[in-house]
Amino acid sequence: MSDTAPAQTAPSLRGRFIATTFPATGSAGPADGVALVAIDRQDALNALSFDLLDELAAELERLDRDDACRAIVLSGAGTRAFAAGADIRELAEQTPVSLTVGNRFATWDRIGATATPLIAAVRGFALGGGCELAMACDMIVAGEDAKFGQPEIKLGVMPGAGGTQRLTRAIGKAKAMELILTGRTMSAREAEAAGLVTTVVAAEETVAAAIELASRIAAQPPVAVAAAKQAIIRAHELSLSAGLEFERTAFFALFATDDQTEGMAAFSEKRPPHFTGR
Ligand code: CO8
Repeated sequence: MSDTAPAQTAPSLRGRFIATTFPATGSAGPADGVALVAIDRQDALNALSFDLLDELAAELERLDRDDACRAIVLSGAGTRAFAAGADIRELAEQTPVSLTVGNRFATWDRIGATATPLIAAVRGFALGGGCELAMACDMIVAGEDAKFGQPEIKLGVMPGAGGTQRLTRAIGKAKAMELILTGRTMSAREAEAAGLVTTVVAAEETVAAAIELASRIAAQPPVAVAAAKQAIIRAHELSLSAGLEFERTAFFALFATDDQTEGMAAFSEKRPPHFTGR
């Protein structure tokens, strides 16, 4: 990144289930502005207990508050799984009342509200809640060994943290119906062909490739990145006319930023831009 990179202020942290490295280590050394957040519960294939999800949401919010963090890579520790779903043993004890009163699914809204660009680096299983978590990210970089699916139907239930909505929006009704109603898994290559995945790489290169992609985003002017991310999210949520209106308003607003002045001046002067994030 340029010499305009902000000071790194968010420290690396290791909690009970979540480990953050900031800045992440890329193939060429520290990746300025990029945090690597790893789900680390390998004895249960990184299954997403309620407490784990709370810790993850709190960590994403902490990084979101830090201007020095420009992009986040979310991975599963180890090689076997991004996350093999919600914690089935914990879910087995639930009732409609406990799920409603406990309000633990609110955590998913907090994760989905992450403003910083968020890239899932998926190796191995991304099943059920694990697939839903990957889809709650902005992009998915998949290793050749990744397996995606919504197998909840085989447990007598259905996706409950966005699977029916996000998978359908990502790959269309015909394929989403077949996957969710049969519970079968799909390979990384099938997921890429279906439009779920941004890119597929060799399994052992998954995290490095996601960090490299995050680095390229972290080098862009952050106000414009944040606005573009919000506009793209709205493409799934608004009518075309409302989405176009949001886009135009955001575009006009960016002309109040120093980075717009600098980016266009640098183009005219045939030099690299010097973005300040203002
Ligand atoms: N929950 C709890 N423990 C799990 C989970 C899970 N989802 N997945 C794996 N584990 C545990 C196993 O019980 C096992 O533990 P132990 O050694 O103590 O018996 C350990 O991880 C290793 O797993 P396996 O021995 O089963 O490994 P295999 O290689 O034989 O099989 C599989 C791997 C195919 C991934 C298999 O573990 C499996 O089918 N797992 C369950 C997948 C699944 O059904 N996921 C969907 C869960 S339901 C869901 O996600 C609903 C989401 C709703 C919203 C989220 C709310 C929080």
